[in-house]
Amino acid sequence: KPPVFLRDYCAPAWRIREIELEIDLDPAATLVVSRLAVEQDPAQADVELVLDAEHLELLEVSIDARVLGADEYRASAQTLTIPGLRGRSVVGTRVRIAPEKNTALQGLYLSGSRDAGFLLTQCEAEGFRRITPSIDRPDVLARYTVTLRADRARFPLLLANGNADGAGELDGGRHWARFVDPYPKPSYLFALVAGNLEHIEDEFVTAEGRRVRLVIHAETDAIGHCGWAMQCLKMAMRWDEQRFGRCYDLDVFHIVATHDFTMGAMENKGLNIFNAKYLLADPEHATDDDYRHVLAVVGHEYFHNWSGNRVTCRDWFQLSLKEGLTVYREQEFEADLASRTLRRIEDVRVLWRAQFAEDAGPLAHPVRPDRYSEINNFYTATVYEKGAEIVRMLGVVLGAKGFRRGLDLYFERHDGSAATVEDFLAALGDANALDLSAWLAWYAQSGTPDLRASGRHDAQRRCYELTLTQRTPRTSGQPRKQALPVPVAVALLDADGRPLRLHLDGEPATAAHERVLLLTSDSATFRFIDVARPPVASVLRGYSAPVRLEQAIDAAALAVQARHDSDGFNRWFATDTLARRLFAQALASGEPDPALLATHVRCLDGALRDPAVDPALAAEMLTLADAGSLADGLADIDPEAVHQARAQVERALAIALAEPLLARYHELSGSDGTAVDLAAQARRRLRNACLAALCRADPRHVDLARTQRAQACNLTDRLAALSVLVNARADGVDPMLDAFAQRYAGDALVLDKWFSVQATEADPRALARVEALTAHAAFRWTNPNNVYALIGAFTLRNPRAFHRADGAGYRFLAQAITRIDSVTPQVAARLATSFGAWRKYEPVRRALMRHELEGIAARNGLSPDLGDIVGRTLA
Ligand code: HT7
Ligand code: ZN
Repeated sequence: KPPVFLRDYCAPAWRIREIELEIDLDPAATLVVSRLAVEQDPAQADVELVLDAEHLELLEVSIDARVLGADEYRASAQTLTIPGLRGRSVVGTRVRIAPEKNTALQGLYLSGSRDAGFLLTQCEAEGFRRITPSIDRPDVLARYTVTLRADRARFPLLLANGNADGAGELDGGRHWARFVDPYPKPSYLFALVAGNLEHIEDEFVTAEGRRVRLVIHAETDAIGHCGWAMQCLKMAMRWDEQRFGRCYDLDVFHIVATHDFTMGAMENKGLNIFNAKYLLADPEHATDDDYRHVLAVVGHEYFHNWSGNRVTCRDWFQLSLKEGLTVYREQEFEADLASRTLRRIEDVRVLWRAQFAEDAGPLAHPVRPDRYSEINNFYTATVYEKGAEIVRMLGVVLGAKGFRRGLDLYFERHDGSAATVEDFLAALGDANALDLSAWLAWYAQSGTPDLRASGRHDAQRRCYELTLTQRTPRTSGQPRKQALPVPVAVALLDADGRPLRLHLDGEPATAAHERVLLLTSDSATFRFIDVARPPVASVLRGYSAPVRLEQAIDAAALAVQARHDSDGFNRWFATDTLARRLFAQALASGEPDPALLATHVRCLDGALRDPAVDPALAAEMLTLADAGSLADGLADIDPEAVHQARAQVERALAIALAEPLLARYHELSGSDGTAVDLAAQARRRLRNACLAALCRADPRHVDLARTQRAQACNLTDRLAALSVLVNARADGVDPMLDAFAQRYAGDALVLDKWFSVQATEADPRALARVEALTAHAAFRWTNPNNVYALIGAFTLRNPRAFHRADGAGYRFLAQAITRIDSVTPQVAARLATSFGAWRKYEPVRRALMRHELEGIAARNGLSPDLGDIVGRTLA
């Protein structure tokens, strides 16, 4: 596909005011009749009407009810052009599509079997053009009236966006239902569902007094697991009213669960469609992580109703306008409802692992890319997670009230229309009488800034000077970088960790203990006065900017932070920094420095024994960064050496902490059963972190895992024990794996976890197991969840086995990618990003990865999705 450039954006020459669809549903042959009320921009009177149309069998075209002859329009594989049209008209089309043949999972497709499955749509980003010819771009917003017809026995449930507007019977056992969506929307938010699904239902009364019917639909075996999602939905609706003043705006809100979905979920107006993985949860079939993910994703999709649907994106370059903002809103939702510190730690881990890696490799791109060939490949960690970080920084700089004022103005100004990043910054700025245009650089510049913080205390002058310096390394396609506005939240702690009052030189004294310093140039020094003794600088509190922080700080000061910092995130950050230093020593010299090790052990020991420390935070402190994140910034990576150094640090810590780990493990045992409240989850998290550490320290502790596996009454504990046993290659682990598979036979989501546990065994022999599992009855190459659970987990979460020195892991992945590409190109393209960092590896592995990439690139019939990723990776 030729690239599209942001600089070439033109407002649409034609708009669509109304779309009427009549769809006769059938898995083998669905008939779609559409009437588009089109209107030409008088300023572009010479531009032909070109409709997007792909994978459609075109049967008829009409203008104002007159059927056109074949010479009155032009159809290509991608478009339908109607020359000579001027002003306003109603363009009619009749097309046929075959949902059951649609394995790409874009457009209208079949979930499940031909006889019992159901029909559904996925239109973001460009799937609507696979259903009917239209102007399939986000800045063309239309009102939709949709009539669905289908066999009543086979498809008793018919759904489309908006409010129901009539239903009835038809001849031959068929029935119909009509839906009207009063809100103009872009085509990517169109959705329909037809099938035989069960539902649960509830009601929500909005702050504006609207009674909203809430309905969750799922297959019979899953409907009993939808209760948590319903609770989450109601919490999300209330939270968005209270925190951001946003109310729901239709009489009904539907959610539908499917097992066949390429991503997490989709925010179609009033008819969200969810990957079952992010909707279903009950104690026997879901882990604590699943519960949290359901909360986050239900919240995320619901919040899109304003940030995405009511105000949408002008073009796909602005994708982060809705995704970055909505991820931020989702993060804040969980932070307010659960633990702010924990959510922040998890988000930062993801940012470091996925986004920093992306930003440092050949697929680096700005949060607002300036070009794309295949938009599906830009649903990335950069657009989502780094985009959310930009919004967060703006929140830090404007303060809670200022940010809310700005967001209110943004929604008010752009309601019902398609906006840009500039519009967003202008609204936030105007509401606060500020010029925020400098922040555009964060959207335009790729790469992760390095931030150096160094302090100097002057005892005589009783002052402390903090110097902040930023530099963004060059990235592919962007050799020169500019200084960015970087908000750095700072506190100064005394030797016991108590925060000092901050008094910046030249400013009036205040009672504040924390300050946000805004670095706007390459370097700046901030002088705090009335500082009697050398303080411990707690920098970048709450991780106030997405930068690589390099601090001139010694281990003793980090230990003060780890023990006492009033910012929970920085307590964890200090332990993470200590652990990374130990890892660096182990990698460079074969073993960590004993003094540093002792310091870190004291910190962790304190966290383990202190009942005031949230057990979940203690668990996070015990959990070393993964190998990929530890290797961040290294050149010529040898994954085996990274694995050994990491394992050495883990083992040394576990041996030194064996006594408190064991005591805490027993103290936390057996008390929580099937409870899923946050406190119970936190205790399980720490207990399972203790278990994993103990088994690393001494193989005799594997018996604890055996007992836990046998006695567990929830999936979290059962899986954690199984994972430890698999990693320890414990005697009898294969029958245990078989027993697990039997217990959960038929439960696709749990079996996906079973695949992942085996795929992530940190041993080169895991590859053989993964290869064998592709032949398992529960594994289908056509199912994205299966593919990600087995192959994705192997390549992303098992670096030791994936990067086997003989290249077998790479060969396996390349074969899997080519096989999947012919079925679900989006999934193949996503898997191929596992080769993204190939240039960072030592020469042998680098050559092996390159060889596989070139092999894929040379194949005929590559999808545009895969071709784009492989092409950019090799460039
Ligand atoms: N906005 C949704 C994106 C999405 C998607 C994109 C491409 C292909 C398939 C897709 N399914 C969902 C998800 C979200 O961020 O809320
Ligand atoms: Zn989203």
